[in-house]
Amino acid sequence: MHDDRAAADRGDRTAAEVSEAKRSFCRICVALCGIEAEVEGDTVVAVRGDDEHPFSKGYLCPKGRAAATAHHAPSRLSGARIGRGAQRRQVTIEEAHADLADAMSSIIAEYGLGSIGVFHGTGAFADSLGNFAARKFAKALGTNQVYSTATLDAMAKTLVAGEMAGTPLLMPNIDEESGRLLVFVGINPVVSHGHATMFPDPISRLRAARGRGPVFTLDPRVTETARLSDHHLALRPATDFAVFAHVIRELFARGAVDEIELAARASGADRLRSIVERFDIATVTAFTGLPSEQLKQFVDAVQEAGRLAILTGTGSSMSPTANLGEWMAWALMVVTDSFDRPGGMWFNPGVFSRFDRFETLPSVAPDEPAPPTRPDVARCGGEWPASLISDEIESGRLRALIVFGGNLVTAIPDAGRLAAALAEIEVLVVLDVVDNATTDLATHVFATPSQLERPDIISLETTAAFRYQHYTDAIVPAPPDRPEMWRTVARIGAGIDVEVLRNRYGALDPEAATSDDVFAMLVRGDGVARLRDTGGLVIEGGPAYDWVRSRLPNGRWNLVPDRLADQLSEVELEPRSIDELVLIPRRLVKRMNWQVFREGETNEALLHPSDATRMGFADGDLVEIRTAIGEIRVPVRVTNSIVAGSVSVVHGFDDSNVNTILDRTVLDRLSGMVQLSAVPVTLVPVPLSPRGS
Ligand SMILES: Nc1nc2c(c(=O)[nH]1)N[C@H]1C(S)=C(S)[C@@H](COP(=O)(O)OP(=O)(O)OC[C@H]3O[C@@H](n4cnc5c(=O)[nH]c(N)nc54)[C@H](O)[C@@H]3O)O[C@H]1N2
Ligand SMILES: Nc1nc2c(c(=O)[nH]1)N[C@H]1C(S)=C(S)[C@@H](COP(=O)(O)OP(=O)(O)OC[C@H]3O[C@@H](n4cnc5c(=O)[nH]c(N)nc54)[C@H](O)[C@@H]3O)O[C@H]1N2
Ligand code: SF4
Ligand SMILES: [Mo]
Repeated sequence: MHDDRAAADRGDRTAAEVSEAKRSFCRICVALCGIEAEVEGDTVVAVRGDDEHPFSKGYLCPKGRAAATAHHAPSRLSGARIGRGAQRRQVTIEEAHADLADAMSSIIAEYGLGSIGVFHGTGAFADSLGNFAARKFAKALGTNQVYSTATLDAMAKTLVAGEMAGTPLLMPNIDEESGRLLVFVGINPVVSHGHATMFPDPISRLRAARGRGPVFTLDPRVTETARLSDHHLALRPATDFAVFAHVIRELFARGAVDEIELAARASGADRLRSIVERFDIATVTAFTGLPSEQLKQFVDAVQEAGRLAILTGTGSSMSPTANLGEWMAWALMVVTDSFDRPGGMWFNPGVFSRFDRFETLPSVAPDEPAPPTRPDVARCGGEWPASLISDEIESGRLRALIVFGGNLVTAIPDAGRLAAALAEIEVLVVLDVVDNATTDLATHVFATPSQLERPDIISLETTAAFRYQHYTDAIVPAPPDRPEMWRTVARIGAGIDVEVLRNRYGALDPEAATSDDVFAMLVRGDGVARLRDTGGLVIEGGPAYDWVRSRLPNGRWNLVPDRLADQLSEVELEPRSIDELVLIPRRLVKRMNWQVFREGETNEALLHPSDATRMGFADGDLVEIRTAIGEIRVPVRVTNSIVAGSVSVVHGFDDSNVNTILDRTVLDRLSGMVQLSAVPVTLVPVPLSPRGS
């Protein structure tokens, strides 16, 4: 084998035909499925599922199976590019850094480091070292202009964890050993493989969950996950919180809550009880559109199971009632003593982080400073709303933006306005693997290695659904014109005298450092060496229970945070009018947001037959979906699989970019999240264009 590899290095034809299987894990989405890559020389011939991976067990989705093709795509970026429009040219990496250093230095001289911003996109989250460097870079700048996809898909969760547990870092996981009742809310793991926590091998794990007890799915659409569940509650969008509030009300009313025990583990039980009083069956039935028998069946199931697990996803977190949905789900789990207990949900303390060895958990980032363009919106999780990037650019405060693996133009609402602002900002740097609508507007583009060209560990280990760590070598070496992302970030810093790779033990030279040096900074001590010694994978154990409560402020969950109670008191439980139509999101199997891993999927607006008939649409008709901001054209699919009054559209398409019609200003004042679900729209027919035009 060793000889073959040496021969392969020399490029011998015979040696190039010798293939080698290398174990790794897929870093396209949060599931991190185990893979076996078949490699010939520097070519990845195929990527298969790793049958021996303890959690994905050989499973691979169509995106993972296309990973080799994506890696070798002719559209892959290399080297560096500078300039816009006619000035655009490929230059050496050194030239690009020198040009960028000049441009940024003059901005900093005039406006300070605070005029530089960063956007952390989905594409770079799994680059453990690149992401580490990007976060350190933002910290070292000391800028307030920090943005990420979290204010598009997840900050409601961070907020509620902070409010109820005093720490933003808790992400509940289902108990796959002794869990009984499992509830999916606005999440479709069969397609998405998880939102805040991973969900690899979804179909087998769903079957296993049904073997332990009933599985409920709450979704306005009959999703792939709903089809595999025991019960589907097809509720109206943005009404989730009312279902959980109702269950809490009924459990109290039935005497099914041990109130003495509850008072010991949580504060605010009496207040919660009175808050949920208005969620009676008649009100909730009318509000959610769910039949009363279904609601009763759900309450019965919760009471019978005693403990339960609720997994929420983007459907609920992108809606205008995201905070309330998350809060009521957590409150129900606290009331039923499900958190931190076998049979309920557990929290991952991490393999390296080991939060279970801390005396107290990391506290919440301050709400201040609020974004100057929207002083009514709090800073949450140390970030400003991504939705405000265009406003901050227009105000002249944000003058240079560095994007780490994101396509802002398809990800963020009011895309037209954002694209115009990005075309004008003095410096727009993008670190990516391919060109997209955002690199098109950039002043500086740097190619980064793809997932298969870099060593990694699990970046966000405490959001993993299992207690494990995984190290992988690069499957194939990155060519010199795709330097490590961490190195590019460190060089950008060095160009403006900002030391990125520094901690209290010292600093690394961006040119001389190796990935191992950066690993040693990320995971102090010999953590990564230990991982390597065990073949890359370390399993710390099964679910970790009974470690969170003693670390909560005063040892208790806060059942009724004031700010959330205020938001709830403002919500009216009025059913929507029958003619009102709202837009909701969904995801497709072969895409990852904007990125297409296999061709063949198109955008379609799913519409209930009753809405289609009322509006005079037939299946396949091209319609215009309109808001006050703009319109997009999408063919309708008339289907019983969606509730009346909702239209489901996919984001991330360049030609029917739903973010060109969504309003960037509808922000949650606590989380900074913009509303991407349950958005009122109108549908109008598109006149057939004359033949030949
Ligand atoms: N209306 C509406 N808008 C939405 C959503 C919605 O449901 N509805 N969903 C939202 C959600 S959940 C999210 S997370 C955002 C997603 O928004 P983005 O974070 O912009 O995600 P992608 O479109 O997947 O773009 C990721 C980019 O990373 C690049 N990339 C891939 N691999 C790598 C790598 O290894 N290194 C680097 N440096 N780059 C890489 C890809 O080429 C791509 O350009 O969109 C949000 N926008
Ligand atoms: N194949 C594939 N996988 C992906 C992605 C992808 O684009 N493609 N994107 C990745 C990213 S960035 C993320 S964040 C995750 C997201 O992962 P998920 O959160 O699972 O996202 P979706 O699959 O869109 O599922 C959201 C569901 O919410 C429903 N919904 C909409 N509004 C509401 C509501 O108000 N209440 C309730 N209860 N349901 C509602 C929708 O009908 C939809 O079925 O997926 C990741 N994985
Ligand atoms: S679900 Fe698909 S994209 Fe996500 S990690 Fe697994 S194989 Fe990769
Ligand atoms: Mo996301």
